[in-house]
Amino acid sequence: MTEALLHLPKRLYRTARPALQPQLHSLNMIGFGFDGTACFRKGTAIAPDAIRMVASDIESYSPYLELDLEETTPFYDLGNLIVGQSGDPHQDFLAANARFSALAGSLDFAGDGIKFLTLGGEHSISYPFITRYLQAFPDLVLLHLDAHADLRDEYQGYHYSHASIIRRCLDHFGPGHQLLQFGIRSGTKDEYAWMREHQTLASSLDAFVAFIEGLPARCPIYLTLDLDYFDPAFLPGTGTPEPGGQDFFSFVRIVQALRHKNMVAADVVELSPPVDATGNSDVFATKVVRELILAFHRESGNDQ
Ligand SMILES: [Mn+2]
Repeated sequence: MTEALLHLPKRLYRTARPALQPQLHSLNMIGFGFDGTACFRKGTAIAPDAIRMVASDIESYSPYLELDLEETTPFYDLGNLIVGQSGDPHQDFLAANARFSALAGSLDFAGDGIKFLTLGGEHSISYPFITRYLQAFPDLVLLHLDAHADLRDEYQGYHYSHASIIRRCLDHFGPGHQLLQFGIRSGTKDEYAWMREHQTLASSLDAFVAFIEGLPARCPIYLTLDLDYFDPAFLPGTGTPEPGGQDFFSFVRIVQALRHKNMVAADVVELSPPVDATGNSDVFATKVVRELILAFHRESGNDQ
């Protein structure tokens, strides 16, 4: 008997079609509600379903991209990757990663146009996705929006911590891969020295957007968005908030630039619904997700 890899949430994302496996030449939404290494405040495990719930109640039209989810290319909701609760977070993380590997199987992510939009979970959940895309695209550009550099080699004794996620991905970087970060405002002296040396931190929103605009149209882009990129005044519902963050309109400028580029995958992580009892953070995050889905849309052909 084959082990189950996914479970269906109570509600799928509004306007998404259900699917039990990744669909070719399409955008595939998947939840990965793992929060085992979160160090400060947990709660991200229920974020994928919280986003799906809110999605039913917000407008499907984006005035920023002038696109409507009801009218754009169909996308698919695979439900949530099964995450165990063995009491050993490292084992649960590895087991969930293995489920993603089984789901992705031998699919040719580049040739078959397999696009994923992953809803976390904490930031460590990006690891199996980013590494798979690095493997598939030798010229992948990784865009990292976050309050934190996430470049520690380990955190609290754990190498796959959400504070080490970008470092773990860099282990898989080839000569053609690029990393550009923006929004970072917290890290160790060593992390800042590394970012300066490798020039991975954009100096301003203008510089970040100009970098995207300067990429060749076919260049494959993966966007990893930790929601603590936004200021906690706007989005308090994250585990490790940092003052001095960005606003929603900065993100609008970024998706407006991405809209005309070749985004192959994205993830949205670190929403923690229990931290913000007003529910406003869930709504904010869901609007961010809507913009991202629409930024994948392509007018011509079936490719999203
Ligand atoms: Mn962060």
